[in-house]
Amino acid sequence: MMKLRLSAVTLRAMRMRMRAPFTTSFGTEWDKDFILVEVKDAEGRSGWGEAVAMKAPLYNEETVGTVWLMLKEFLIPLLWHQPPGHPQEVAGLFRHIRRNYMAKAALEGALWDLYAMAENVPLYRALGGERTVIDVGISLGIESSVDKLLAQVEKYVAAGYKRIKIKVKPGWDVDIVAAVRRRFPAIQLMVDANSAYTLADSARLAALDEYNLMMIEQPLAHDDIIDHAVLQKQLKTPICLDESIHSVEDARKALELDSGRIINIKIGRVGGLTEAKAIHDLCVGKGVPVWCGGMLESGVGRAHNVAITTLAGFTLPGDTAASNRYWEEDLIEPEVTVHDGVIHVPDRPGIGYALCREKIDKYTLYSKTFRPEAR
Ligand code: OSB
Ligand code: MG
Repeated sequence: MMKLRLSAVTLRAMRMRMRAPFTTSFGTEWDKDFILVEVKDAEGRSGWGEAVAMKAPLYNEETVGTVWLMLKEFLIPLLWHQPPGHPQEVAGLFRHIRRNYMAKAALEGALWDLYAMAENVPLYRALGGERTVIDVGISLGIESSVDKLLAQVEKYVAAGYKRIKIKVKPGWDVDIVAAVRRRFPAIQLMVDANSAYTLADSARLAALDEYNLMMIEQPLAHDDIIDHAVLQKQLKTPICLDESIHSVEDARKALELDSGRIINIKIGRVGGLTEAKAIHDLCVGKGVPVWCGGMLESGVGRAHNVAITTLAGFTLPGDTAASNRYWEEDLIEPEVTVHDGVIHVPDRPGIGYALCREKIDKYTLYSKTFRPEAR
């Protein structure tokens, strides 16, 4: 097996304006701030990764600033000290550094892309993916009125999206779901609470059982798997865990407790592609369905999501929608497109989409290159 021969890592702080603001139970985002990682090898090839941490520590504890710091101070230096031969070794190299999953995932993802480029294979093939067409769902933010939400649902159902996810929070939940269900009796529908509830709200959450939802995503605390198990016993609807799962060990414990019956896998939240695949493998072994979550990624992170979704256990539509659902122009060519509710996975080496340097430069706030000798 080839050995990665790294020559440089470049970090870029990026800012891209979204086509529309996105509101969850923890706030509204207009601008998407994120970090792009480019790793270069001695042959001049590049691999790309995206850190999905948000500007503020609201979804998890990481931020754009902490990701930059962790990469600069700890993760990039580890690469120079113990150069990995294969991207599968990177998670092990980073293991003694606590948490900081999104920082680790961005660098590990860039190394996976670089490796696939060097091997001249698509990243999805390098990961063991099989599917060449993947089902797509969409995540719709909280709106200022039910009519506005219904219009959004209508638009994306008409565009062919295979399942609709609605963000909920206390006061924007049962009535909203009832209204959407009344208008769209047959669509695949689910909700995501981003931890906005506690067990004191269990009657309200149980009221959602009436609406034939595919699942209720992360109703309770971001760090909980105990109360979720209590709640799951009171619900017919499966609970899907998002924020609570950072590793294959977290997933094992949650499934043993029956804290949820579906897992949303986000590459960034679990520290990279290797761990994401391990969680997928565990779930396949237990017959637990998984799907790929999203963090409003640019084309780089989106391409990684497409690649992991090709693994056989990703049996439910994910949140990785088309580029134009988020961006006027994306960083990749071609952009990710959705037709009839599916994405056709590109059969080109690496992430399978070309990076557009001009667009990357246009949205770069500042950048810094690290080299082995600059240690
Ligand atoms: O909980 O899945 C989530 C966006 C930002 C932070 C958390 C979440 C989300 C989404 C949007 O639901 C998914 C996407 O369209 O990328
Ligand atoms: Mg979620």
